[in-house]
Amino acid sequence: MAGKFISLEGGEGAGKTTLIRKLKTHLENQGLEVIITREPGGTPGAEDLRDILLTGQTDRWSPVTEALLMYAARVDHVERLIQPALARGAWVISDRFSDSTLAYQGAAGGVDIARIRQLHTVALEDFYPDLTFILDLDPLVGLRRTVERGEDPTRFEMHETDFHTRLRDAFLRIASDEPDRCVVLDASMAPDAVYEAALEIMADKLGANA
Ligand code: Z5A
Repeated sequence: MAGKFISLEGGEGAGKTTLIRKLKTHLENQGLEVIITREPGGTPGAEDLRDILLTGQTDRWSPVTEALLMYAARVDHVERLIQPALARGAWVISDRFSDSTLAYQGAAGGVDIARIRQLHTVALEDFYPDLTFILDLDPLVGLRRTVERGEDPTRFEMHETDFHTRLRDAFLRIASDEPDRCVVLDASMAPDAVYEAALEIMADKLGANA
């Protein structure tokens, strides 16, 4: 039996990592094998690409170059980790996937959306998550959460407020364009409330096992 593939998307500090940990525990309690992964990254080669994508000056790469590097990492991730796991029946939860390229490099970075969709087709044909949670949060609240965490900002966190507002709008647009796959969660709620809402949606969209 093939497993299910879930992605979590949203701006910085929206609570994806926090929610993923809770979903993993829940699904494991149902007796499922659960693989937690992230993008860019998830395999040794893709993690190498993550290093060069997330470090350095904000303008280190142009948005088109970023999109190509994201997809190079994504193909390695899908071929070597995600598809083999799904084939053996595991459930895979990824912290970000293809919608991040549409939002960050496309809507916020200025690369034509149709061009990114073509890139997806060339790289992965029609491979998409079974379910995508879009964690929606005021970008200033999300950025404050990441600052309070005390880590150095990534290249993306150093962008101006406008960039983060475009990101939020882009994720909401993706959700309204693809309502079968994407569900928006109000990420300003307490972590347990976000988790309860996600559980209900997962059971509804992916069935009894979830
Ligand atoms: N990127 C891209 O440009 N194009 C692409 O195609 C892909 C990615 C795939 C990856 O960064 C970067 O790559 C990303 C986009 C770009 N931009 N940035 N930066 P990352 O993986 O390092 O960062 P992130 O994905 O933005 O994750 P994050 O900053 O770690 O946030 P998070 O995982 O969504 O949040 P969290 O770690 O669960 O929570 C953040 C803090 O808030 C933490 O202290 C929590 O305890 C707290 N928290 C969590 N939930 C709540 C609630 N509900 N209330 C209050 N506080 C909370």
